Amino acid sequence: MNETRRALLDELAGGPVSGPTLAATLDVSRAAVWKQVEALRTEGFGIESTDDGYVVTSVPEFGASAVAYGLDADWAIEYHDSIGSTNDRGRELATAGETDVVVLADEQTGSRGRLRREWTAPSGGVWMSLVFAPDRPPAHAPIYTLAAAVATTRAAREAGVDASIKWPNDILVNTVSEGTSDESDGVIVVDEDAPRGGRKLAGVLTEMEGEADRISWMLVGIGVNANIDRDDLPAGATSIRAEAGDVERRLFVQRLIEEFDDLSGDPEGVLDAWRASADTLGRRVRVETATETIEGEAVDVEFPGALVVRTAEGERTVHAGDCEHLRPV
Ligand code: BT5
Repeated sequence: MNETRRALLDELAGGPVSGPTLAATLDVSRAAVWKQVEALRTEGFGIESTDDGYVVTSVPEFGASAVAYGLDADWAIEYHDSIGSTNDRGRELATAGETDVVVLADEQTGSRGRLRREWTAPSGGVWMSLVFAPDRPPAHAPIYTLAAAVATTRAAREAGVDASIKWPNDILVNTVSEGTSDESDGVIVVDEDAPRGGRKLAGVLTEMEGEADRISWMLVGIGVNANIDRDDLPAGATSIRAEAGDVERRLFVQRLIEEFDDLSGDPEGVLDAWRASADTLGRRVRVETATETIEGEAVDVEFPGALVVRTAEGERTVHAGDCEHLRPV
């Protein structure tokens, strides 16, 4: 999206604004303003010309301009109806020196999770990659995965979904599963298909390139099952649609970007936010690392994102791995 379009969307989001004022503010001709307004109408915006100036009357459901309109964070948006993987596209942009860009797609045809696992990404989801270049050492990279998980959880909660984080990067919806019951309102709900710990709503895949002391670029890929039927997702997954009904994706993505922008500006503050959004602390867990399996109680998280597990042999600090929530003994 070009700079004029972004600036125009910012001005329009502020209320009615006249053509001549826009031309002066954006430092372009009135004809150029008119052309951009027409382009937005073609994208699906309702824009009326009133005595007070241009007024936006409706915004398309999704797309680059739809997300940029009213976005309170300084990120450019690139949108694709369908793409292989937003992380692959993000990598292209990052290596070309672009930064503070969000690649967004309605559908992905070749997306992946960690360790090149398959990631299902049909139309209706929120598939996005944030490209940025924090002035930090590579060792701090995990904190941005945690920040993305917190931002996603907060946006999901605002959409009415009871989401929480499983260390390090899964966003789950707790289901009352076999063997436990919720009798608070006299009803016992059993979701027998749900994996222990809950159904997966979203995941985060972080990639980066760095020199010895500084990150060159980072890519935080976030996949959220938004307006998708459960049947179109792998077993054990859930969606915003299944939990709370459809969400306005442009508003959801705006919240997510704004939260991430805030959190990533204060990496040291992320841990407290993570503790408040996570479901892992205080639970019995089994963590599979590349070399071993660690079992015990998850007691804390340490900068830049390590899990502290109290085992029979003492406390262990785990930097990476797959974590499973176990039933309490
Ligand atoms: C993740 O990996 O959870 C990271 C997922 C990141 C996806 C985003 S979408 C935008 C960006 N572009 C990409 O290409 N990727 C990122 P992991 O923890 O390894 O979990 C992967 C596992 O989750 C798979 O093996 C499946 O079991 C399960 N899975 C696959 N698709 C899913 C879905 N849509 N919802 C829930 N679970 C899924």
